Amino acid sequence: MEGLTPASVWRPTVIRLQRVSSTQDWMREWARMDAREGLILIAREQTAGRGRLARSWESPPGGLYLSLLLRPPIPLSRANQLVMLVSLAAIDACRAVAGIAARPKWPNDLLLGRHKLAGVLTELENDGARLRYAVIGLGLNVNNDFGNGPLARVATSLRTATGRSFDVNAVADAFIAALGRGYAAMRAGASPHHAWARELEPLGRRVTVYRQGQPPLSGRAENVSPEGALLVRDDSDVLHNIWAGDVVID
Ligand code: BT5
Repeated sequence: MEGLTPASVWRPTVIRLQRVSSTQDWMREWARMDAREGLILIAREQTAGRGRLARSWESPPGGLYLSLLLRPPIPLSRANQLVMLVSLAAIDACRAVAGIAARPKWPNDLLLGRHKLAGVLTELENDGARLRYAVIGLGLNVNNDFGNGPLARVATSLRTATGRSFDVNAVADAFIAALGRGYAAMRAGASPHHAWARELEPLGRRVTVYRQGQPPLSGRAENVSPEGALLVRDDSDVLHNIWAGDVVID
């Protein structure tokens, strides 16, 4: 990435708190106060964890809930690559700590089989076309037990998948180390796009895409652009670039 000086080498600073509303809210406040990039907040639990579009993120003790601040000198058009970066680092951490191969799902999930293991939330601040900072949240189900609750059908955790419990801090440390490697590679000019797209759900499948304020779109998920748009070909052979939405695999 252009414009980075050696002084901006990745130096994570980790703050751990017991219980917060949402780690995103705290980090956004710190970002506004000019906190430096690499600041990471990990909470043991959240009382108002959130996903996209004001959806809630179930955050009891036992999961990993973190937000991190990045200030990469990239155009806003490349901001989705930060979701790719964070997803890949979370996949690395799951492999390193639990020996589990999670896969990314467009636009911001990690899956184990068909179940959601983790979600990534990006909140951006920009100066025109330039990104000022990104506050990126990761919620990763480590020892969470969804029991017979409402999420049992759609969610999973490292413990549910393996029958073993894991040290949440060890998962966090593995994530932060992997993120540092990925971010250094991105700074050196590499894009996380290929690694992320390689195993991305739902490429190659028939899907229905739900977008706010628009009718559902059915078609085949053909590809994903380097900037993160999902390319869906509908049944009339029209190719759509989808920037935001929810995908259901038919
Ligand atoms: C996401 O949103 O997947 C992004 C989640 C980001 C959460 C992290 S935790 C740390 C940081 N601080 C925050 O406040 N947030 C971030 P989305 O794609 O909109 O998915 C939300 C949906 O996932 C919900 O509507 C539920 O259906 C489902 N869900 C909620 N909690 C879940 C959980 N623990 N595991 C799996 N799925 C869950």
